[in-house]
Amino acid sequence: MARCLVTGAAGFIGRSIAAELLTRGESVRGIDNLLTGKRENLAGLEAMEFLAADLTDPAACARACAGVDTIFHEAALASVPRSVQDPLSSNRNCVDATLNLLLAARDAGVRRIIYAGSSSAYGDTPTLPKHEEMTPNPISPYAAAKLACEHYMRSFARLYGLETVVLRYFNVFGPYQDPGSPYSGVLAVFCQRMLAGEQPTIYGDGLQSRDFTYIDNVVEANLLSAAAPADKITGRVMNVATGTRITLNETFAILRELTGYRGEAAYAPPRTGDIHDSLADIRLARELLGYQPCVDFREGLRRTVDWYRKGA
Ligand code: UD2
Repeated sequence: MARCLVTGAAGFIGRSIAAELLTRGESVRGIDNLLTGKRENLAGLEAMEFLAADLTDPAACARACAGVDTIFHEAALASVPRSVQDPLSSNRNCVDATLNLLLAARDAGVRRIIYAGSSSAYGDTPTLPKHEEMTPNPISPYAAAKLACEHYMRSFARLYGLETVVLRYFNVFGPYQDPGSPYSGVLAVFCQRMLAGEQPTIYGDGLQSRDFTYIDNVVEANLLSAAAPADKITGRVMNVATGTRITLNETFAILRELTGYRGEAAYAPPRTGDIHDSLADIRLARELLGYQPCVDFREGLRRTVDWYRKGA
């Protein structure tokens, strides 16, 4: 019987968490509806029990939660622009899915759920860095859906005694992030295009900034959350990031060095629903979890470019 359940296990973040859990000798079950997750991401995870099923199906949630102690809930339909185009799908795959999972977890006696929140919850507030005490101000349907799930986490902690914790991820990147969709994260798209000698497009003037967070930091924060004493983390929301930010123009310049791409970037109008600047205050995760970013942006980008280069 699996002790850990990873949702979105065939996706970028889920498969990275599952891989580390297996390395540490945990028994792991993964679930993924393969809408954006990919079967090939399961390579190397053969020791994981895998369910190809959808969290919007309560019976699938019940099967997934049976016998489980801790859930790492990474499944979602990511992307701000996708949600602007199709808010109902975002809601179904984030909110409906999460509520089903929480109900199944409660009924199965799951002890702890660690939820993948999003920095988009903060919205375009001018205050930087963003800290957890700030009033959320979601702009896109994606941000609203991810935030709604945070509230469900807290509600289930208070009402049903589930140990829920929310990690608000800031622009995660690294190996296994899908570069091939119009909704892919910017660094995955840029790495792939620039390695192939194709021109990337910057939406806006490139002065927007992000606290890009390498995947290993996110995996580490999840494992720390799984191990933390319940009274420290239950019902809490914590930023998971690096506490530094970089503009897209600067990022493009570093990627030129790393990839050998010699052309310029194309510029296009800004995307609707985008926020301009994002930077995390990471003191709370440091205090409650002992979290410390273990891989900085440049090193993370170097490893990421290497990974895409090998794939290509
Ligand atoms: C949001 C969240 C992030 C995560 C993610 C999931 C914020 C600050 N971050 O990421 O934590 O939840 O959603 O999808 O809300 N861009 C280009 N060219 C491209 C692609 C993107 O210029 O080819 C720009 C885009 O307009 C934006 C920036 O790059 O200004 C980052 O875009 P993204 O889609 O990688 O991530 P973002 O910030 O929407």
